[in-house]
Amino acid sequence: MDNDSIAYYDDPPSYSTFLNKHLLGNQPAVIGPKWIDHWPARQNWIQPLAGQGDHQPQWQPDYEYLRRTFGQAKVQVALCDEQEFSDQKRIDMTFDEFVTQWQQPGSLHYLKDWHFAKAFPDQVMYQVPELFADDWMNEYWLQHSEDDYRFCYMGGHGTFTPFHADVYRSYSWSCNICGIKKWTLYPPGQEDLFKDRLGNLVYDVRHVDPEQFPQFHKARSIVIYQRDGETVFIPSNWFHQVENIGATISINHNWLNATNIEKCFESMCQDLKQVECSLSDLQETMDPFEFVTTSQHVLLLHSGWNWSTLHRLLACIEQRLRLNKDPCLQPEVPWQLAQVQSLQARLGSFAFFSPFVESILDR
Ligand SMILES: O=C(O)CCC(=O)C(=O)O
Ligand SMILES: [Fe+2]
Repeated sequence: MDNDSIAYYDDPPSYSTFLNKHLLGNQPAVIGPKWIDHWPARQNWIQPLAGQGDHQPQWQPDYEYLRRTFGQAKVQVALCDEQEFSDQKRIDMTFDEFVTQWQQPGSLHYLKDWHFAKAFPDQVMYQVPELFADDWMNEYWLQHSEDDYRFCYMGGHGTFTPFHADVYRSYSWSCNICGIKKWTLYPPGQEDLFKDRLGNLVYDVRHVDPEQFPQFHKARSIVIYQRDGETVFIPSNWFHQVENIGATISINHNWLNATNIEKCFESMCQDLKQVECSLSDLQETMDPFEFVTTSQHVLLLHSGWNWSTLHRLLACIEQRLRLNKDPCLQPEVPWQLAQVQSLQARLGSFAFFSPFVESILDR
């Protein structure tokens, strides 16, 4: 299957269409290049590429502009030809050193997960598109930590991101500044086909060992080619792999809100089950509260959040919703509050939820 089965909008859809079909419907979308043409990143970071066919990028990075502007920044670069455990090996360098690598023919250095907006808060190179502005994840993490989920990706032809589902099973959006991205998307519900007997996940969908992953060939996938200037919306729980065609730059955010927070919570519950299983040998040596506390600490290390994180996130959002401050395009507030309260009730139903959260908040 290819692009045909995915909704394509030359002009962005109305919020109510996006809400119903894509957020609540959990379906991908592609939006045409006019939407982000005014971004400084689209104006300043790239140059036209003359004489390219339709299936080739029409723009290329302005390497010297980028080097002059961001050269001193410290970045982490993935080496796409070196697998390390379930991901690519990463090395540290300056942005200037990265650009030198990037310009080498055949280079598989991929600058990824660069917290660009955090690194250059004074250089506003893009604005979050209004359909994606209702983002509880960056709202909470930016207020309560040093972390965020706002990224920039830059890499040459053949660089790629291995097969995965996104952090917390959140949504992502990705805007291509230049180059083409080939997305291979797997609709949810096929997860059992993706793992081997030990629970290892397929790494690269182009090279799957049929003995190790005997079921993978049954998986149904959809391919999207995201061209220069186009935006892609990736719903929750859709596994995917991304390959770059030509030199590619993209901005992407992970995000969640009332429409997918339940899916994110379910993924936390599944991760917690796995953690509890891996700690089961220790369970007899601990009292029940100690076991819950240990499991929650391991969950935080393994998945990046736990009950206490979610509890705080919900409290922060509930407070903002009640004040109705900074309204952006979003579902009706009473409906959002009902989602918040339903998750709060589910969290509260865990026998050790309150003492665990109190013990954390007391610190
Ligand atoms: O562009 C890439 O290489 C990966 C992007 C991605 O996985 C995402 O936006 O969810
Ligand atoms: Fe992703």
